[in-house]
Amino acid sequence: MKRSIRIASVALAAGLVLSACASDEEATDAADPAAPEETVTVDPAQTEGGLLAAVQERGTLICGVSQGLPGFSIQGDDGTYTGFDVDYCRAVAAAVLGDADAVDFVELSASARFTALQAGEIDVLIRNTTWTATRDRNEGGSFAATTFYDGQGMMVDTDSGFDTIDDMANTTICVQAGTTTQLNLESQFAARGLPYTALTFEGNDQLQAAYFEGRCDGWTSDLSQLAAFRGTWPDEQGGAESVKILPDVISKEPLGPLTSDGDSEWFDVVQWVVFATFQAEEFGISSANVDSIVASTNPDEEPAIGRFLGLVDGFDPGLGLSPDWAVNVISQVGNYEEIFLRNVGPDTPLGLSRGVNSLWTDGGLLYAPPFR
Ligand SMILES: N[C@@H](CCC(=O)N[C@@H](CS)C(=O)NCC(=O)O)C(=O)O
Repeated sequence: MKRSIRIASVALAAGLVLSACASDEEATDAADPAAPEETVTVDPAQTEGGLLAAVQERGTLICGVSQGLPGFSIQGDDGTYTGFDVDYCRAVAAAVLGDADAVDFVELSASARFTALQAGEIDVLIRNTTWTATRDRNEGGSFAATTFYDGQGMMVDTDSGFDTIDDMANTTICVQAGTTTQLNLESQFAARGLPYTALTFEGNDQLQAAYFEGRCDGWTSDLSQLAAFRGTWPDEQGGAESVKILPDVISKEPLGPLTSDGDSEWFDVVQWVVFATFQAEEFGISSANVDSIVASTNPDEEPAIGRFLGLVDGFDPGLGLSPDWAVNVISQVGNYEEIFLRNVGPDTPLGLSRGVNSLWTDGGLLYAPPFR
């Protein structure tokens, strides 16, 4: 293997924690018990209700996103944020404030995201975050419907000789701290009996730099993220063809927005915004045709579409939003298909196909309950 830096396995066996840059990365002995994710104690009395009114009064949504993840949330040179997660922030703002641009984005590391949510520094966390039991309960998060069904994979050099994770005994694997990725790496390599060294980082920039320096035999992450980094692999580092993603999928990573426990009114708003993007695709309503469909729909003849678009007098599910909230989401951000295709679809550097992220009517997992 052509790696320039090797962590001495004898030191690791002694349980030493090595750190080339103590503040943002560390190498850990794979035999160490998994470091638990940070746990936050939630006092529901302190978080009871009120975020919907607070956001409406403030006039902007404060949305927690990643620190830079192509396809999901990335800030352009002009300061504008784009991406799949960013679009869901904008969709919530469109529904609640009638303005998809009324969003303040707060970039959060994986390790900082749950404490930021619990501390009320953000209204909603939309940061490629996997729904797990621990996060749902111990970390005080309420997960809305999954927007992207992902799984964890491994990226390696094309000429590494690795064809599957089972070939990767005695390697150094680079991974981001505070993630399910780190936990799955530990449990999967242990279950397969593969000795390895984990090199952990707080951010992708440091991780990718380490990979470029030849310090990682593998980079493990959500498959969407590996596709994003592979798709934008710099030419001076050999371009996308110089790295490959192994066929193994070692976990389930359902990604979606989450709010803080204790505010079911706010949670329901975020939840139904997600459903609205699914339902719009199911109805064939997009940003391109929503205005004409609003103008041409007779709610007596098409009551389901009428209710969805807020055209049925007297129908109000009680979300605390204006009747045309779903119209605002669709016209300003788009339906699920539009959000997927523009950010992560086949014509983007990620080049992802819909797969399980298809509507249930197409054999996928996306399903909105009835708007009635
Ligand atoms: N879905 C996993 C992984 C999420 C995660 O933070 N992945 C990293 C690795 S690519 C990331 O998004 N980094 C972007 C950043 O640090 O801003 C989780 O919820 O724990």
